Amino acid sequence: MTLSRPILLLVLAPVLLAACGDDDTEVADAEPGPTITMEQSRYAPDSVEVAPGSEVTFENLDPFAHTVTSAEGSPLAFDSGELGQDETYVQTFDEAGTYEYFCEIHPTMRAEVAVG
Ligand SMILES: [Cu+2]
Repeated sequence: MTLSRPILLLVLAPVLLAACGDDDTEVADAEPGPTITMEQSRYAPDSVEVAPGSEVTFENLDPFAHTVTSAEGSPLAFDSGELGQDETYVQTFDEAGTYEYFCEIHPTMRAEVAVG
């Protein structure tokens, strides 16, 4: 028996929709993690431990810009760009390791996220 084209689409539609649903589930699986603030030119706390797959939020509370930029040797390169006051940046850390980061504008601001 041969399927006409419209029927074939009807047969495949649930499969395609299910595939999309799986993608949504993966996004929802990211674990909400801690929030690290930037205040008085410091990351606080300057060291956190999170489980793999955690979403870490960085929030700038200073009335001037900071960045969250991966340091050399970080297992993952990331860069928030300039964050103004009250702006946030979210980074997901999937792999175990130590992720050092700093502020490109104030390079003495340094901190780390330990994933394990
Ligand atoms: Cu800064």
